[in-house]
Amino acid sequence: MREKRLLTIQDISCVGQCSLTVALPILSAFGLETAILPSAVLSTHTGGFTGYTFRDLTDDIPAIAEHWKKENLKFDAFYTGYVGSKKQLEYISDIIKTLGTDNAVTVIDPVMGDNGKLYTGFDEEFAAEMAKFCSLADVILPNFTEAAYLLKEPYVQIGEYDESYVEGLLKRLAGLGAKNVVLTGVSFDKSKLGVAIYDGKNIYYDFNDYLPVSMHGTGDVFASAFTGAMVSGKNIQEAAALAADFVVDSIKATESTHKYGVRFEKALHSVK
Ligand code: PXL
Repeated sequence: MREKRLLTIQDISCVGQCSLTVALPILSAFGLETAILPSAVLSTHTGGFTGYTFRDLTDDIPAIAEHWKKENLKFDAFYTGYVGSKKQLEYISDIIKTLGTDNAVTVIDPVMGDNGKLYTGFDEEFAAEMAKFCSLADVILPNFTEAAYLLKEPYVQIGEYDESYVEGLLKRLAGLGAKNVVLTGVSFDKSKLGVAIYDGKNIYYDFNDYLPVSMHGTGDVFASAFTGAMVSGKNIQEAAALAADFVVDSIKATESTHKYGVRFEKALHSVK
């Protein structure tokens, strides 16, 4: 049997523990051959920094994809994160449709924002395109901010929703066409934070103790560990629980003065 080959598409933030600098080591730790398609190269991630550089790689993508097609390369899984432009979503859709093996798995983390706000560089038009793109996914991994923008609904923050709201939100997100939804940042009680999973039939929850910190890049750490676990054979609930535990371990390994990202490297030995 050929070993699994995965393609992850997201930016390189040269400094800042997020996107590809997080995804590659985590996916490698699962023993997966990981190919990359950088969507953009930034000097740092956009949150908490000013004056960062941004090289949009949209125009490079068609030639890269053409080369892969000529080489007859195929991928068993796709995992997309921070995408640099609307045009890229079109190119990436084509890659997913043409370069997957039979039964290839697609995980889309619709990275766009957090805490009720879009990250710099994104707008509602991009969110509408991202919503269409989500129809290609086996699993989407939005947080509450991304869920709101995908559905063109108001953002509802922790403490202001209950289980029936989350149930409705999961079902509306599934209406975008993804087979499974894993909603992150769910909390019904101040002491617990976790994920809600909807597989088209049932809803499952997985909670950890609430840690009163907000650290950058945890969404990418979660998505990378989730994808690594799922592509390695875990089911969606197992993969989500493993990824949530890994985020908690990474946060615990991070000193409070650390300015960006989490020290996932310190927890990497425990990720499987
Ligand atoms: O962690 C998400 C992310 C990824 N890539 C870039 C970002 C962010 C969040 O701010 O700025 C460039």
